[in-house]
Amino acid sequence: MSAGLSEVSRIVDDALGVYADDAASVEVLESFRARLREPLRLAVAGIVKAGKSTLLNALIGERIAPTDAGECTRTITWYRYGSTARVDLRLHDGRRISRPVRRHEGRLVLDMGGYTAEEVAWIDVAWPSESLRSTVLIDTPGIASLSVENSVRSTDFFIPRDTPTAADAIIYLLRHVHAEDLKFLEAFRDTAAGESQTVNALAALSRADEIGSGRIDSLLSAAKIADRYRRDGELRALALDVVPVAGLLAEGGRTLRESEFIALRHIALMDRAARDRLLLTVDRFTRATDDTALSVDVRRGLLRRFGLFGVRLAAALIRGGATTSSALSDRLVQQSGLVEVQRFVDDQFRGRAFALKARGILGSVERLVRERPRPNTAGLLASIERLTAQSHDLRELSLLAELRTAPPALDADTLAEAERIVGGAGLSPVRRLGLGDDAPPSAQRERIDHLLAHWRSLAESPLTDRHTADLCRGVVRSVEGAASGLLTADAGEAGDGRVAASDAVLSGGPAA
Ligand SMILES: Nc1nc2c(ncn2[C@@H]2O[C@H](COP(=O)(O)OP(=O)(O)OP(=O)(O)O)[C@@H](O)[C@H]2O)c(=O)[nH]1
Ligand SMILES: [Mg+2]
Repeated sequence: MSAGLSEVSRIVDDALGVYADDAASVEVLESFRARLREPLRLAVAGIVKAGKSTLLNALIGERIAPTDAGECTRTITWYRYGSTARVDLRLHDGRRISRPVRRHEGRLVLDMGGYTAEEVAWIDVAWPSESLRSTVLIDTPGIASLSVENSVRSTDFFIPRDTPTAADAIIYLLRHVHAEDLKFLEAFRDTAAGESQTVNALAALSRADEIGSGRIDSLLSAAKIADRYRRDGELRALALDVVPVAGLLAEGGRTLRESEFIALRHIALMDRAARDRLLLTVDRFTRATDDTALSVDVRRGLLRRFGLFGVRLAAALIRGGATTSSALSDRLVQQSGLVEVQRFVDDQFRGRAFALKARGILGSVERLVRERPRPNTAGLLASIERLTAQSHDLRELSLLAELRTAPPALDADTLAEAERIVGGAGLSPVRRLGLGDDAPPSAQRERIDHLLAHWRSLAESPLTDRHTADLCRGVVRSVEGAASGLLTADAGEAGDGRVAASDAVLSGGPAA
């Protein structure tokens, strides 16, 4: 079975009954009710100037979050869907202060109206952007910033214990694998009742266009580096995947204006020698010159929006056939790596949104009970244990984390297969089975039979220790899940109108 909304809500309600006289616990528990019903909460985090706010804008598809070099994100800011724009400061003392919505060159001006960063717990931005309907995006101050308090605030956010601001999943931006980055990810990993949070984290090698000094093949170099981290770096135990991303290209692509396209086309159509001269360095690009009719201001604007790499790439894409602004926009987004980030978020985070929430909330309730013991909590702990054991969605998250951080003594291919089967490469049956997206049902069935036989025999072998056997049984259960997904899909094709199992997996999940 899957953990459903009603089961998890009942546990939260039972806990509210037990802790009714403890205002702080009541507040935290009440916040879990809201969290269960909300879309996935996805935080973007990382060191100062890693490109967090820029990537967040690219994900939203609008330039809302302030990003200019001079400003840094000082306070945790939530961006969530609202039919009208609204900005509220949420103070530590519980007050909610409404602020006027002001924009400068499109971006929000997050003016705190005299309140200090110490007083403001977070800023709550409601915004009428479609992409926020399915995800709440959370921008965070850079860690290891010059200001110690900023770092502390951000770290608190991910080691929040039971503050209402906890995220369900995180995209961690790193420019290089750097000691601070790893320390930060490790802190995040250790939060949930000592269990790994690996399953919540995607690492992104950010500002990928700057790798290899902005040469046109920079994105390829970034992809190679990401691949190396993915395979053998320490990151494997800390994040489910590592992808390269150039947020500035993604943001520029998603918010490209016609006037910018015309200026970029102008550059693309220049005589080759003159174009090469102009695009050689930032200095050349912004200098007064007779080579181009574009004003210095327009060129500076392009540089701010796309970077020199972005301008070079856009010119190459236009010459390669992207002859309208919408074609260029699509190509820039494709090149930026944003599509891979979005696909990962859909597959791994949104696809498991309810399980991720349930896991976090059940862990927090359990911790509350252990930290503030009461005489009548045995039933509560038993319910949590029962639900965790019975819910295969939750079990899969634990298995995945275990395979990543403390793998059993099985050979590398078998471990990789186990990881894929429990959903490490995507939740659809074909992904789990390690088949191509267009594999016919007969091939899927054949593979299921083979995997069931293999993993059952491993589980039952006298050479397999108890712990590993338990893991193998979990894997068998996931293969069975894929099989029932296939059967139900067959029935759906036959026209009996039943819902495909893959849609039912997160039954009760608000954000499935
Ligand atoms: N070349 C390049 N520059 C980028 C990219 N992403 C962000 N930048 C630039 O890097 C600077 C910092 O970007 P932000 O998005 O504000 O970074 P941040 O991580 O939110 O910064 P803080 O909130 O201050 O920690 C800005 O000048 C961006 O234009 C990228 O993919 N490529
Ligand atoms: Mg920022």
